[in-house]
Amino acid sequence: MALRSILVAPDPRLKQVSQPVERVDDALRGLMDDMLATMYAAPGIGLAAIQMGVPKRVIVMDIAREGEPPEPRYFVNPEILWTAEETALCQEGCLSVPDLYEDVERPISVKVRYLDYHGAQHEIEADGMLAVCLQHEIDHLEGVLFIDHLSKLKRDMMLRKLVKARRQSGS
Ligand code: K1U
Ligand code: ZN
Repeated sequence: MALRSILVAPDPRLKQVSQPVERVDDALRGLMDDMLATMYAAPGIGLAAIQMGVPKRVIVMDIAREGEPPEPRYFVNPEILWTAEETALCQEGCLSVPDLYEDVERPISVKVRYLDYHGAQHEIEADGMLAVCLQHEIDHLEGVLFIDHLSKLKRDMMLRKLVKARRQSGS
């Protein structure tokens, strides 16, 4: 298992559309292991492969609360089959937009089809944090960041903050 670095906006690779996975094999499981370790180390509650520069439709997630046992989840080729009409605002962050948080409006529940760590197909209906995190991570697979849901004014302000922070840290 290896920790990898996480791309930070406005890195153009984050705007790429990720490609479907053809086979869930040991190589893909190795990628998912690296993603999970990288996500826990960050720390974060979700990560899409493109955030490590790998344009494959793969997501890892663990939304267990502090003090609860870890509950790693793996989503390969996730597809949104249905979204609720009702929407809600939820504060979101992103490891590729470090230290900046904003409210984003999204459907309150979603139905998603995906393959798991072993390649078995599932369909789940998610609400709460799972629904928010799934929509946020599936957006990454389409090259969309949570700041793309905000006004241009807010987005540009956040991008300027990121560029300034990077310049100051010398990275
Ligand atoms: O970069 C990412 O896609 C991961 C992102 C997931 C997410 C968070 C909040 C709403 C929607 C999606 C994060 O994990 S940001 C960091 C974060 O939320 C967190 C970090 C440590 C403990 C608890 C939360
Ligand atoms: Zn993100």
